[in-house]
Amino acid sequence: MVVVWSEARCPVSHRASACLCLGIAPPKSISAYLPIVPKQPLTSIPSVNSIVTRLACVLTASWLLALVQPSLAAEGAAPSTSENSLGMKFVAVPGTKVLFCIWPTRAQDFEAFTKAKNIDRKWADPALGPTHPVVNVSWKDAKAFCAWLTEHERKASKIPEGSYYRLPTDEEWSVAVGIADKEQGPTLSDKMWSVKLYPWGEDKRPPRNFGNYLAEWMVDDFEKTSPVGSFKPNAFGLYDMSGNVSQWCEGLLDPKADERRLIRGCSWNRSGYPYSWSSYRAHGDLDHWSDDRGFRVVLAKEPLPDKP
Ligand SMILES: [Ca+2]
Repeated sequence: MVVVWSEARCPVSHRASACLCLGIAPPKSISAYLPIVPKQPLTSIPSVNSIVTRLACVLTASWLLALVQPSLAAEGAAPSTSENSLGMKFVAVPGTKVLFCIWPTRAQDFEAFTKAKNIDRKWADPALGPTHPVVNVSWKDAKAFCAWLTEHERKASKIPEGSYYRLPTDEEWSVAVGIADKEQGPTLSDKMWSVKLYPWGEDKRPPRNFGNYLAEWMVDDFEKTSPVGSFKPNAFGLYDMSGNVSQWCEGLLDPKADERRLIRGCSWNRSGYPYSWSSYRAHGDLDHWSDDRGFRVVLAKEPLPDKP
């Protein structure tokens, strides 16, 4: 079973209740839940594992579609979202057991946290607006935000008992950018080099207004960060999974470097080969921050795996 709150609380025979428990509104098109399948040469023969993984994703999508089918809306529309008390919007990503925030955590979201905790630290670039992604935050800052948000939303009865916010795992990120069934190898480094695809295709440069990348590329009009949601979302309804800010994740890129945490995605300041590959990984020290790195949260129920 793939979706977090379905089994115990939401029997399939009670579809409306299931949707409420999932915390999501129904999707509007099954195509929005299918994995992104990059172009392949005609001579490329998918592996058995690849076929099985794709089939599992399609079955998951079918199951989810069946769950919410009574409220299906117009074909081709974006997936519907749920919203927490800060106005952060979440969407289901089939193939994961979490709900993804559709955009990176905004400056205004993080400010709610710093005000509530009376934290006086210069984390924001004064030139940025409230709907820009928060930057200059460390992995520890991101995790502290998640802990506070969990407590805040539980008190407001906005999330089911036992649910909590955290950062995406490496595997969840790969599913959310549509490459989980393509990556191969025992290590994250192996996986990174096994899929050399940009989210826009095989060209080295993205088309105009695909996202927020290096200013010198002139594909967008933003010198630094851009407000979240400024560009088109991916197939799952997620914004800024490429460009704008790179994002902290759970887990380690190098198991021997336990003081460094995984980072996925490229940014306005770091784009190109290989930074813009959907499979690109980096890592940073627990306390390090920069003006091109933020974070995205997911809403989970199951405990974090031992090796996320
Ligand atoms: Ca730019």
